[in-house]
Amino acid sequence: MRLFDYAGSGNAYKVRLLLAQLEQPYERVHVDIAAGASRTADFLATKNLAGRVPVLELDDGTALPESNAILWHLARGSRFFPEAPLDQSKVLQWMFFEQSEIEPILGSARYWILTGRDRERADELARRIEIGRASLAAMNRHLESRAFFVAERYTIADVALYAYAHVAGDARIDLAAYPAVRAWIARVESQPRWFAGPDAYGANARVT
Ligand SMILES: N[C@@H](CCC(=O)N[C@@H](CS)C(=O)NCC(=O)O)C(=O)O
Repeated sequence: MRLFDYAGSGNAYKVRLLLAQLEQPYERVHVDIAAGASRTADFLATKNLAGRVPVLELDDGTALPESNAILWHLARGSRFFPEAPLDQSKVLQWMFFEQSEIEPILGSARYWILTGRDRERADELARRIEIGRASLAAMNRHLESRAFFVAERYTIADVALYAYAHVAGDARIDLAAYPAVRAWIARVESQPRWFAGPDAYGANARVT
């Protein structure tokens, strides 16, 4: 298996975290997205028509993009994937929530701020931070009476949500306002083979 990856990407970090926790060997292929390497004709044709990482290339050559689809594919049948059909639907519920209310909100705000793109879109940044606060508040309410998002155990729903929620500070949101989210982050970080991420963006991602 090969993972087309970028160290600063929370979406790619999700996949690396699960692969480590599954103890699955794989080859990591660095794609310099800041230099446009995910937008070449070859990458678009053979890896991801949307021009983004992560992409997991399976041993038969199939390319699977979309971080949460990759988590789902890798986790099926493992302890990170609940057995009950309704719990599986709840995992999907939170992964869709992550892709609509967390990743394009906190992920984009973090990217703009850390790479100097915030100055040119102050109004849109403020709007996303506002939505990000509401999303974290919803997560906090859910976690006030639970240790994890689904089935009272650590699943790929937690992996997906953790990737950008725990770096909300990079998006100028203080997690002190969300104590149940903070306690959950500590529980995620105490899971076996957890490691810190995502990394900083490469220097060439910055605008001056
Ligand atoms: N929904 C996708 C989003 C992927 C995404 O936005 N990837 C970013 C890095 S976090 C990327 O590759 N950007 C490069 C580009 O758009 O050219 C997922 O969850 O995998």
